[in-house]
This record gives sequence, C-alpha cells and structure tokens, in this order.
Amino acid sequence: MTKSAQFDFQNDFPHDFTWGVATSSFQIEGAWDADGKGPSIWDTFCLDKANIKDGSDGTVACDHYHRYREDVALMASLGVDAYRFSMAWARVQPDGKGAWNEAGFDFYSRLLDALAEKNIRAHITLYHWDLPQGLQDDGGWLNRDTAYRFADYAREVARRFGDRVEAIATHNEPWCTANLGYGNAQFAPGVRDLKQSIQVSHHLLLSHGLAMTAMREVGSSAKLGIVLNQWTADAATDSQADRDMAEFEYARSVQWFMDPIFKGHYPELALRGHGDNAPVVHDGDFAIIQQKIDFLGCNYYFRSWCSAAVPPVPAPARHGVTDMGWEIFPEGLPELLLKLKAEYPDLPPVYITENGMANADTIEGGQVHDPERIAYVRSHLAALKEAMDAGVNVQGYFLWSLLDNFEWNSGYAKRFGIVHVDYATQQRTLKDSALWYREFIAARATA
Ligand code: IFM
Repeated sequence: MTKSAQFDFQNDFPHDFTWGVATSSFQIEGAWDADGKGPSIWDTFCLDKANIKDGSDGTVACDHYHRYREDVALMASLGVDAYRFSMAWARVQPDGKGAWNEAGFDFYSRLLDALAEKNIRAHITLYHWDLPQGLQDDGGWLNRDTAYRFADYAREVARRFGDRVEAIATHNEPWCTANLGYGNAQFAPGVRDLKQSIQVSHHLLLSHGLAMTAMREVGSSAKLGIVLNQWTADAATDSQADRDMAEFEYARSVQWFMDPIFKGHYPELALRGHGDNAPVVHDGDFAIIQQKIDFLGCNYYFRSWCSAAVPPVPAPARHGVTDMGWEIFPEGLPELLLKLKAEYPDLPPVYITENGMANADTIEGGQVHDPERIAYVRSHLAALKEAMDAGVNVQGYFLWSLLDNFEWNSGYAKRFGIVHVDYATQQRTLKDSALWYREFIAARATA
C-alpha cells in the first residue's frame, strides 16, 4: 500500500470528527496513597497476589500522577483532539462519603489545565472500577445506598469541572463491574455469586440515573452519558441451542444495560432467563434510570461467539486473535452499531470510547514494531466508516490505550498501549502504531 493510500481514508471521516486516546485512573496513575487518597477496592484486591496473574499491583503503574505533564505532551505530539480518562473517586473523596480531598481535586485540575494548554479536550469517566474501599466496607455496589453516594460524587465533580470538560460519562463498562467483579470473581471485589452480580447491575444503572439528575441540577455544560462494552452475539452453528444461546447472551449483556436507559425496563428474555436471580427493583427506579443521555460511549473489542456444544465450537478467527486471546472481528462493529440504531430510535450520538488490542510488543533499538495493532485499528476504522455511511451518528474514536498499563487481573503482561512503557525506568517510547495514528490524524489537516 502506498503511503498516501494508507492515510487517504482519513478524509472519509467528517472534518470535525474527534480523534482521541483513552486511559483509566487505576491503570496508569499509581500514587495509590499520595496526598490523602484513600484505598480503592483494586488496591485491596491486589494485596492477594493470587488475584493478579503476574502478582503485580497499581501502586506505581505508569506513575502518571507524577508524570502527567510528560503524558499530555506525548498526546499533543500525536495531535489528538481529546483525551478520555477516569477520576479515582478515592482520590477526591477518600472514603467515598463525607469529606472531599482538595489535593485530589487539585491533581485533576492541574491535568485539565495541562490539557487545555495543548487544546486537548477532556472526556472524563467518573467510575472506572476503583470504588473507595470505605464504600465496599459498607457493602459496595450490593448496597443500594452506594448509588446515592455515587450521585453525590457526580454532583461535586460536575459542579467543579462541568464547564472545563467536553463530556462526562458516569460509568465505564458496568457489565464488567457486575459480571467480573461479582459474577466470576476475576475482578475486585472478587465475589462469585450470580444473584449478587445481577443486583449489582441494577444498582449501577440506578446510580447512573441518579448521577445524571445530580449533574444536570448543577447546570454542567458537559455532554453527559455512559460508556458500555458491547458486542454482537453470533451463534456458532445453526442449531437451536446455539441460536438461543446467542439471543440470550445479547439480551443479558447488551440489552440489559440499554433497555432500562432507553425503554425503561429490562429485556423480557433476560429477565425470564434470570428467574429467581432477577434484581429487586423499587417503584420508580426505571423513571430514575431512563434519563435522556447526550451521548453513548461504545467500547468495542470483539464479538461474542456462542456455542452450546461440549467442547464448544471455536470461533473462526479469520483475522486472528489478540494477545488476550480475543477474536479480531471488525465486521462486528458496524453490525452492532446498526443493530443499536434500529433497536433504539432515540440513540444519541455515539463515541467509540475504546477500541484497540493487546500485543506481545518488544522494544528493539528504541523502536517497537507493532504492525498487528496498526492493522487492527485500520480495519476497525474502515468498519466504523461503514456504519457511519449507513447512517449511524458517530462523533469520535478513542484508541485504547495511550499507554501500556495495568491490565487488571492480567497485570502488566498485556500491552494495549500505542506508547510503550518500560516499567523499570518509566521510559515512554512511541510504538509504530502511535506514529501511524499521528500521521493518520495529521492527514486531516490537508483535507
Ligand atoms: O483495559 C481495559 C479497560 O480498562 C476497559 N475496557 C477494556 C480494556 C482492555 O481489557
């Protein structure tokens, strides 16, 4: 492919399309107890070395708390329009309730200043899984009261920063909090209980609705929304069992979070399937949850492949798999977005808030060659453009991730960054994918 052909398709995107990169607090900040920060459930979870594949933790991570200026300069050098990051709740409210920590707010204020200096717009996420341990001690997301504490936190953030950021998302991937945190114990707080995980998903949705109202009350000018991890679910074969499995999977994962927000109820199929594990819902909960959102953040990585056979029929993986073992399936992105557009007539503008891949990158002679990641991003952008041409209103794309970082229970072994991090020295090195993304974004200037 000629160089110009590589970047030409940039001009297919609208001129004002937002090109960004994304991270989250626990995965990059480190400074786990600096300046009054309280512990989060991930600090606690990492204390048990068996929970994290390489026995690591987030105490230092990418040391972004101390190196944010360098990281903002890196972003500026890439020419991104926007940066999506999350706030560590326990940094600004150590116990998750009660007193605010001014030093914690100061950090985010300095970060916003640094971004503004470089004309990089901020998209913040309030909750990317690091619940203050103080709230976990009171029952965590299983306790309905946590939803109200979350609304207090959202209100305070919107009051302080609502006019300095372009967008605020309440949650990142509540599916993960519920299913991995409470369903299969892979994530903090490490509970394995299906009934609890379903109740938690309801409290997360409730907290989203309460937070939306709280933020609107303070008159924030930021766009307000939520970020969901989403996929299509494909039956491995034509068998009834596989087709039923795929239908249920889509209902319990995607529609479970979309229907309450857009339709004011849970999907019937999933509710029936959950039987006695269905959540306790109070009168009026759906009215709280069903708030108009200004944007939907969609995180897309793979499709769900559904096989009821034992052993299961493997996914074809025509485009290969990533270092996480996830099937690369760009075709699923337009399929998903078109399905959402058809199912939810009130679908607001969409941002692809995460997309990217883990790759077994190595640094050689100061360079990291990651053609796999370039191909991944390129193919997903081409797929995204298909959805946009078919009428889906997509306004931006955030590559996951700016930096290699703490990949939850996989520790530091899985590298998602377009910037390589040497954890021993904290040296940052642009990978080939970062250089590619920079040229891709810059190609717009000549449009
Ligand atoms: O690293 C995570 C991120 O925190 C949430 N979305 C998926 C990414 C890759 O697993």
